[in-house]
Amino acid sequence: ANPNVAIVGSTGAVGVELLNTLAARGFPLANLKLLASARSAGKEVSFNGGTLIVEELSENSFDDVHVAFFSAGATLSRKFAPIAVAAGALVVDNSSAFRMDPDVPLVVPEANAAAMSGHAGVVANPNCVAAIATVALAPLHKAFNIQRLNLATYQAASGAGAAAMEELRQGTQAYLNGDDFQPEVLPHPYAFNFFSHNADIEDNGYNGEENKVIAEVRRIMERPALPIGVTCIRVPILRAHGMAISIEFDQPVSPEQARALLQDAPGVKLVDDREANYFPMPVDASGQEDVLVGRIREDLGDPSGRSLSIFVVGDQLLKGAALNAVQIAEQFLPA
Ligand code: 11C
Repeated sequence: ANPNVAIVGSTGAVGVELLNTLAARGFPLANLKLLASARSAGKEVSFNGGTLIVEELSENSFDDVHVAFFSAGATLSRKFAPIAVAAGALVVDNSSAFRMDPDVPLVVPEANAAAMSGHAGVVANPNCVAAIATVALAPLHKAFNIQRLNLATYQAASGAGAAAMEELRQGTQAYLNGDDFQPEVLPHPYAFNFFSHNADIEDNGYNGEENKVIAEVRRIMERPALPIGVTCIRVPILRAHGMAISIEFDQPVSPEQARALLQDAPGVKLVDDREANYFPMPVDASGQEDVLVGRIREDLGDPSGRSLSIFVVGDQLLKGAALNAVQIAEQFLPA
């Protein structure tokens, strides 16, 4: 029988894309229940040509639910995911609550689908940079031994939620009109600007987003001590994250070898046209399931000749969040 599915946080930026992705991929559903705080309860949401009414999340919400997607922040996940698991549901959690919990697999199906078999009711969906980066890195990592990574990100507004996307729209409009505009969601002017990621700076001088990327990429790639450097930047783009990645291998790997692997890799679309100077861009990645990969070339910054540079762009709300979550749940559907 098809599963009964619940979504906690269905009205947020990711929640809306969860609904779109379930519909677009024809996820087999017996029943879909939308759950939210009392504030959003009663809201009408369209789905697959019909209308669903958002219900208030409570301790009894998960009776008869087989799959529960959580996308309403770590505090709600910590409280309600164990309740959903006790009621018999598989929880796919989009928050950071359980990502480093050794009993909870952290999964990008293209990279480490096998890790899911050890789950105890919860599977964690990674940070969006970690998910998008590992789709591109997995085929290289499986063929060659990666020794070191360095990333610089170009992150979209969607990572900070629907309100940040709206602030980017309004701030841009105000800038073009010459009006004053005070940002309220993000800490700095966003239109025609970029800034260091808004997550707080931690003791090692990296911000919370950068430390998540390091920890989660290591975990997904099953390389707990992999040296990784990362700088996360927020750029005025609506919904696709970009990242320049330098990859050091333990042996020379040519751009042609990497291109051949990426050409056939699941979830990857090669966009690497040197002649036309055409490479991954947010306008092409937005709304797409595939992660775009290009600018594949030797990293001349590594005199050993063992490093490649690549540029990757992926839809933050899809592969960075909703799509990856739905793909995790699909692994549990009967064949
Ligand atoms: C951003 N990646 O772009 C963040 C948002 O780890 O789930 C998602 C934070 C996370 O700001």
